[in-house]
Amino acid sequence: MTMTRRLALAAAFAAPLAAAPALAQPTITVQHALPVNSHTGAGAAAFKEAFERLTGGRYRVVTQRNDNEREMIESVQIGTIDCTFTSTGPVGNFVPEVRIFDVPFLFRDAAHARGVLDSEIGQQVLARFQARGLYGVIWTENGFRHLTNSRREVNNPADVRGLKLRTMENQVHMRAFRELGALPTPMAFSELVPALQQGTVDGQENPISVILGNNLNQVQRFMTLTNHVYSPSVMICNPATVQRLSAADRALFMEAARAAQQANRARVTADDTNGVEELRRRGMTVVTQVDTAAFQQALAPAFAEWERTMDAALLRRIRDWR
Ligand code: EAX
Repeated sequence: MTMTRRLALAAAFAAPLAAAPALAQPTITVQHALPVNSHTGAGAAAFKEAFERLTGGRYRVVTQRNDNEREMIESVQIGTIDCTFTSTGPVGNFVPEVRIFDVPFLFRDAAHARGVLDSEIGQQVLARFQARGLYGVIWTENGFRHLTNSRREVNNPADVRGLKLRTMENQVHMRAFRELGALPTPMAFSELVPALQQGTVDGQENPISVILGNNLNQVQRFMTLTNHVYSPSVMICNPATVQRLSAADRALFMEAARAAQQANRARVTADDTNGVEELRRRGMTVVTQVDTAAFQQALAPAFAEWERTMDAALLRRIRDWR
């Protein structure tokens, strides 16, 4: 890249002016899960639009879809792509400090989650990415997760017993579902629809935005608005990609990242507002009245374990955040 740029710069000086910009234009490749027309696609598209515009076209941003989030993070780490927008699903396997945000029923609502992630608490966790060869740019979101399945209406924690559920490759989520008596089966999102079609698993859990955007209603009949965990997402880049930018361009890069965050969150809010009605229209049975306290109660042993294995003071700070 450095060599290519040096050659490109040399060529730019030698060539007629009109040919120069195309030669000198570095490309930033950004991958995200899910369709272009989704909350993750909206974030990536907003980043591309903003960064290309703010830099007057000196950079080109290429966005690509990849439904295997672990693979995207590995690609960013080794530098075959520059950045990813990924849910925190597999991120804790790279940066363990992130797992604290994956604890069920930690955040009261979107404002609480967004507030904590944008505060110094979120910044401190982003700073931990560096030690793992990653650059944590900004928190975006996937939204509050809900349970769907093809077997039965889930009204209380006992109804979850025995369900084979696809989870993300996330230790915290798996621990929670084991506690509820489900059989958690971790896999990448790219494997989910075939697994549901073939009956390898009975159900899964995801935010409304994901269920809607991927037509999971075609393979799942029942949904319960469990709101059992907030699912953050995060823009992660290869450290060299960010270091290569001048200080001025880095500020524009951050401005573009904030535009991505805004577009992404706005789309999640819109999907959460309209989604239940739409999923019912598509034929899903949706349980909206949920005894949240009963689910929290059923998770008590898991909560006790996380108090021991995670930073208990930080958990308290996050819960008490106003
Ligand atoms: O990033 O894997 C998942 O269930 C994620 O929520 C989804 O791919 C969005």
